[in-house]
Amino acid sequence: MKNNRYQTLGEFIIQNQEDFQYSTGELSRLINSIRLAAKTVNHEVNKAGLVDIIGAVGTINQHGENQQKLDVYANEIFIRTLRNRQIVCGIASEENDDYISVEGSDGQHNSKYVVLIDPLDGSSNIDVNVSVGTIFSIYRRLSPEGTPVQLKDFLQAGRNQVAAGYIIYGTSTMLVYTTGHGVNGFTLNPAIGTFYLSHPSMTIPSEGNIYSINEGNYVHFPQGVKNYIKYCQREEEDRPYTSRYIGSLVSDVHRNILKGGIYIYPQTAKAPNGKLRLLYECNPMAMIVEQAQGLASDGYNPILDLEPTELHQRVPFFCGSESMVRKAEEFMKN
Ligand code: AHM
Ligand code: MG
Repeated sequence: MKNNRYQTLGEFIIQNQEDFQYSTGELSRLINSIRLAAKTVNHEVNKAGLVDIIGAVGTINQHGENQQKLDVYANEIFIRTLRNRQIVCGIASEENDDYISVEGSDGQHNSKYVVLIDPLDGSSNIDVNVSVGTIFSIYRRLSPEGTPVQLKDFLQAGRNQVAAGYIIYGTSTMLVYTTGHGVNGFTLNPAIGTFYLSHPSMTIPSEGNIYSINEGNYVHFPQGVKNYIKYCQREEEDRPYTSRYIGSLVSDVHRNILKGGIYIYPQTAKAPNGKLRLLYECNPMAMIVEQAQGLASDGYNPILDLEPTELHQRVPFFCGSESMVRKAEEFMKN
């Protein structure tokens, strides 16, 4: 993978196009569309405090959660941008009950890729001016080209992802993505609306001293997680670790990739499969973290090896620095 600092994302995508196994330019155009949608959503997120756009819109999404206006907006923008460019044959979104089949202007379904997206993750942070993110995951379809997309095209193991990424709308806006050749991060220069390669070849330190978990749920955690938290807090060797939890998956994982750390959203007594969604949140973050030389697990097995059975499936999630995830897995197994 070629990368020069100060390169724009557009230049980078074109320059690295040949790295894709089946490159015809389609995946490049797809990532370009995500870049465009990200800039549009970023514009809206940035003025959330200025205009009357924050606050619940009043509808309840697939998971029984109150949708915020910006969730709805981001969902529409990403779907519309991908649909209008006719570069995907299907889209599944965390905000929609079912997947969308996309056909070209000729009425055919000739595109090769499906996209799964969490358009605005961490939405409870929107109206308090804390970072939120977008997460995306891209697969080649399994069903024959030219036919309408099927459920099985979306229910693929994370290992099959051809690309995955996130956008973090933070103190600055970044787009971080991988096509299976390492992870690169691009920072938006808002004055001219251009993403620049600011974080080439991102790797997560193999050791870290940050643990990120919602400890408010402590009493409901499995014993292995409780024991691991006590391990993190014990005064020994390089510990205690420090605790950092934003409650915005993209932000917590992004920080941990840069500094070293572990993010955990485990199963709880109330939520036996945890909270996070395998297809929209865990698989893409797992691909990025593995590509950055970290690990992602459900506490026992690599996330990317899990065979999904439903679109909105939830899964316990442990991800971050290799040695920290291995240690947490040890506690889970014992
Ligand atoms: P969302 O998709 O409804 O925004 O929920 C996902 C978010 C993650 O970003 C975050 O890590 C987690 O939920 C926080 O959950 P909790 O408030 O239970 O700690
Ligand atoms: Mg989410």
